[in-house]
Amino acid sequence: MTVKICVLGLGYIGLPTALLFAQHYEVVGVDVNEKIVQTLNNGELPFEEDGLSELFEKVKDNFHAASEVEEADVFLIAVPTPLEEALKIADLKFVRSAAEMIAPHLQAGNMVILESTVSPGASENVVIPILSQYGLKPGEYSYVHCPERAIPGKTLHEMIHNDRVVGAYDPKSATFAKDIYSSFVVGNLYDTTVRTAEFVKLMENTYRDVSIAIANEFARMGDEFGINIWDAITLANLHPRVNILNPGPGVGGHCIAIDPWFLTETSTKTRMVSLARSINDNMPNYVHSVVRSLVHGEQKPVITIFGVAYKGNVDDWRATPALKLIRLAENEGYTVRIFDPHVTTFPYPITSLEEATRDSDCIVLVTDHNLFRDVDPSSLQMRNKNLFDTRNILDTGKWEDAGFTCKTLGNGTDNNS
Ligand code: SAJ
Repeated sequence: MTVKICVLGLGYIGLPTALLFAQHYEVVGVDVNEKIVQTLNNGELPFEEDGLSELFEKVKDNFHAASEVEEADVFLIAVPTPLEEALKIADLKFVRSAAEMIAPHLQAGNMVILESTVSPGASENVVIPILSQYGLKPGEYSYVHCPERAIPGKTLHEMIHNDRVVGAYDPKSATFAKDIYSSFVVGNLYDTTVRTAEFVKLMENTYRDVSIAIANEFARMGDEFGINIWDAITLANLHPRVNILNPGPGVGGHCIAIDPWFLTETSTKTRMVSLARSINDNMPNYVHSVVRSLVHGEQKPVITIFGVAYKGNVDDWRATPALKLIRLAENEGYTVRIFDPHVTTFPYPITSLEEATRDSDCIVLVTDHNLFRDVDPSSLQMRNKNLFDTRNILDTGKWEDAGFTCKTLGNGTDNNS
């Protein structure tokens, strides 16, 4: 039987998934963003991802984009689930809307796959009731929650090779889903209940957030105790069962900074989860306090932010810690300039390296873009030569030879009380 798949949401997860399925099935990609639909139907890609253009070229005959849902055998929801910032609660409006778009087309024997990350219980409490509103009961159609765990920057490779969890409504759904995914997934497919799969996804990212939080706390203690925390972490990680992650200026991205809140919104047991979030969200404040000590004495400091993307070598700045750092500096009367070779659109102007550093008092490296390693410090026309590397990626010897005073987050020189 020829299977047709309708993918709703053509973002960083939905589009690569649609194109991977298009290797074996007819796929229609649906997005409410008309520009994305047009771009794809013109044979272009709305964003870059390693290997995506080659894959798109290969499957063009099996794929088309549309603004409306079409009849299909499988409907896959890969729309965003942002956080309602003020309430710290998952915003399921896009998931609800996708389910509403599918419901009138749903027929017996179809399958609905929810890939979007949701709070535990959202499938049974929100999604399935919407899908079943026209009389079709779960069981008459298959339902699975199959969360994605591919990391931006290596999406296609990880979508193919990572093991995946399939949270199935019933055994028939598990079999149907594993059959479809095995068309491109080389990794193992483990089935479980829907709610367990929802929780496993949140555990993965929450575990990472807590792991980053303890690394950040160690970094602040390194400055306090006069220890270079980077040396200490390297040594501690020599232990066969220790893996301390990298400290940084805070946690960004649309996942790690968001998903733990999907647990705190409903559970009354989330103490470490909430504490880790506050430690990571407070890192920009700590970074700013160090910057303040470095530019001490300048009445109207000018600082240069190297990188506003949420992590190295990507153009995505969602939930970037850079934004909080910029606001803190602005609220103290600093002039803030930004240099980021990857990000094109941002709420603040992004200037050239020369413009961003001219007459500046301090460069603050926030994002670990590889390109920053190639900057020649002797070419920069700074007013005061200060550098604060919050990612420990620069050769500070080179910068010190060019007359810079260098500080690395957690390197043990306590610049502030
Ligand atoms: N970060 C640190 N120190 C570290 C690692 C990361 O400060 O040692 C920071 C990064 O700079 C960034 C943030 O944390 O600001 C998140 O970066 P990330 O690379 O850890 O996470 P994402 O959001 O790019 O991808 C994560 C991945 N989840 C896990 O690794 C458990 C990915 O597998 C998920 O698919 C993705 O979230 C998602 O979409 O859920």
